[in-house]
Amino acid sequence: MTANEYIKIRFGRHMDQCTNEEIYVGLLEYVKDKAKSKEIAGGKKKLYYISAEFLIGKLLSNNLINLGIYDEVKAELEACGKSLAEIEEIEVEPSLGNGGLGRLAACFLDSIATLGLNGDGVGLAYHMGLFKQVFNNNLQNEEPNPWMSEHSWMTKTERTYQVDFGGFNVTSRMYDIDVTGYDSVTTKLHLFDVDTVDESIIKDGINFDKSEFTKNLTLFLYPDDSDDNGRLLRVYQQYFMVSNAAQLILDEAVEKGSNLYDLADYAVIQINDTHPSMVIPELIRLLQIRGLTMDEAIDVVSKCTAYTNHTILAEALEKWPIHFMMKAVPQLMPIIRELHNRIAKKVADPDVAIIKDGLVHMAHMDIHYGISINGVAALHTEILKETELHKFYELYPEKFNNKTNGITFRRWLLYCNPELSKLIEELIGPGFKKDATELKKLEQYMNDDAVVQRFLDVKNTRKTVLKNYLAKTQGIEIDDNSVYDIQIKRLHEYKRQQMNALYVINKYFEIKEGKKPARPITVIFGAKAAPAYVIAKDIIHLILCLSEIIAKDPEVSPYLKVVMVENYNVTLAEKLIPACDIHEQISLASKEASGTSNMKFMLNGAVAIGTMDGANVEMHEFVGDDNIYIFGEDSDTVIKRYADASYCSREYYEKDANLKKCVDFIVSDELLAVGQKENLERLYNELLNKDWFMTFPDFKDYCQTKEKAFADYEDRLTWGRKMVKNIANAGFFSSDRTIAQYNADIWHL
Ligand code: GPQ
Repeated sequence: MTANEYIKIRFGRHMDQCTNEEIYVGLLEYVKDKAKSKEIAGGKKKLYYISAEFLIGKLLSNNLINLGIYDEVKAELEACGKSLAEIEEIEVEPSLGNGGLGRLAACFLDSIATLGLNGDGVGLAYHMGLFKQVFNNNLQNEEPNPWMSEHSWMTKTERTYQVDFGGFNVTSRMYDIDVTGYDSVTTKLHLFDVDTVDESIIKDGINFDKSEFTKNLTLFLYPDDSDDNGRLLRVYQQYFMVSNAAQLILDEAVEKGSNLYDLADYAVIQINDTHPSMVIPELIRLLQIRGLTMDEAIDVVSKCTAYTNHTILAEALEKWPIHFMMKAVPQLMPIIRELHNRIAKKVADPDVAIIKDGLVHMAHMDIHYGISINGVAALHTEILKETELHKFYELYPEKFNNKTNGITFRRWLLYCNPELSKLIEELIGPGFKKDATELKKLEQYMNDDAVVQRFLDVKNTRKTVLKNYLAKTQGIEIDDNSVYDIQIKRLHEYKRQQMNALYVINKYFEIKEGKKPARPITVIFGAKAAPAYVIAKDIIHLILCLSEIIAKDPEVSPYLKVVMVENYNVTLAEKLIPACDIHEQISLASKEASGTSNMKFMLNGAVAIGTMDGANVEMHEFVGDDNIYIFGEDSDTVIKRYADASYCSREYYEKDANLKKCVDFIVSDELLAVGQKENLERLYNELLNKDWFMTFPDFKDYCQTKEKAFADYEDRLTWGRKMVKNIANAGFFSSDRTIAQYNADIWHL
């Protein structure tokens, strides 16, 4: 049945008589039907990928592509005078994630289904997602971001569980979202929710009564945790997630014939960062209820779980105070104590203990009682082994392994950049869609000027698409003849958006002094700051203030434009990435575990300016010095400087007149005229007295390297060759490769 026929039956009218809303609903149901027909019975063993975040993005086009009906449906719509792009606008993007970790989980689900593996995602159905970012007076404000509606990709299931907390319990319900593989099978993302959640308790932005746990349990992803109730809520959320997951895992195993002693033959659990770590004691608890002894339960569970680490930032490695755990999940504490005691008996070193100073170290539990610990890029895994988790590595060298992150090429090439996909297909055939390493064949065209010019033409087309999109959706005007220099990622000091802002100030001064760039530069930022992360919000404030004063300055504005897109999300990324010329991957070396936008940009023919950090290191290996702009201190230097505590930002500031001038501008009259004194002064003082992520030592090299990139950009064909080299070498970064490795080394499905 065609989409048209389906819609005719559903609404009793031909497509051209339907509203866009009706067509959207019709297509949604049509796609769900098609997806269902590709569900697999599933082998004996199943992967459960548990994650607090799944940043899935809009699903209509993604599903149409994966089901192989995108062109057909698009043509049917066009024949009725309808546009798929307009219909897509009706879909609301679920904001079930924060950043790379959540988007990675979504890319992984796509690849799991595409490779035909028996694996599902498990997470929570947050009603309001993360917050929606709104700018007011150059400041970030937060609002709820509702996305659930009567017609959505979520399907209510009959599966419900009881989840017990200290002093009360709730009844959960499972909702499913189909995950369609590309020309393959359909698997599931299971999202759990509770009926008692009450959206009406949200008042004034994203504030709500944090003590009413039955009403707020699945309201928001990452509710503010700056007070005790907020922290407690996170424990409740995490336990709710894993108790549901554990009950589901055991039920499905038993349904397939497991006697529970052989659970490892039926289930493998990937713990995505430490949010799902309580699945370990919860499974042990449930197995005991089902008749196993503590010894047996621990033995069984120890064969089932694997842990992925996504950061070396100490503050992100979760440690929950025992008194929180006693209040929220008292039933788990005896088990966690037992897990702790068994290790303490074997290893006296308190640094590897599960319980220390009244805190439960979630990652330590994962490492001692799991089969695998992986980092997410080669450098990151090395740092884990040599530094951050060194003592664990000495205990369990065989458990450590690297799985360099990847991205799904369906969303990040086929869907978001059809012009580029078409050109690639014309040049090397369609094989790259199934085997990303075939992109390498593009290298044969690097010296063919006519072909290179076509890559430049595609880029120009996408730059105009972005220009029009930003004008329409955000009222932002940009010049598509300018260089697009883009930094999009969560706002964090280690990612160093503040260094990019200092570069903008540097450029502003240069232009004022008469040194005009060869071509106008558009610096684009997209980032949300965690609501309680004060300095991150101050950095957003600085960027928005810079944007305003530069736009108002007739001397500077023809040459420089600063844009901060509002509410950066997957939908915006899909527009920004294909249009980008230069992408910023400028984290302090050693701090970015991997990065994944770097891979998306590379695939879309943008050239990176970056530090030797995360997956940048591997990108550099593939493309060589000429095709990526590397600058800054390396991770060894940085790690040593932290170790000897020798860094003093003020020394750099006093020594370098240009740096001083740029930093001082943050609290200049010009900026104070459009900004808030409190925020700007706080940021200024932070940089001068702390600069914990060492922007000052890298600043000069950063500026010089950017100048080199802008100069090289003017030799258009040489630049085009850099683009082709990047695209041709992006194949390694397909999440199909990453998932194949997880399966071969850890899951064995
Ligand atoms: N990452 Cl710990 C997040 O997005 N959120 C988190 O809470 C943590 C890590 C990122 C990390 O910063 C990136 O370098 C990775 O590329 C990404 O996870 C996926 O591994």
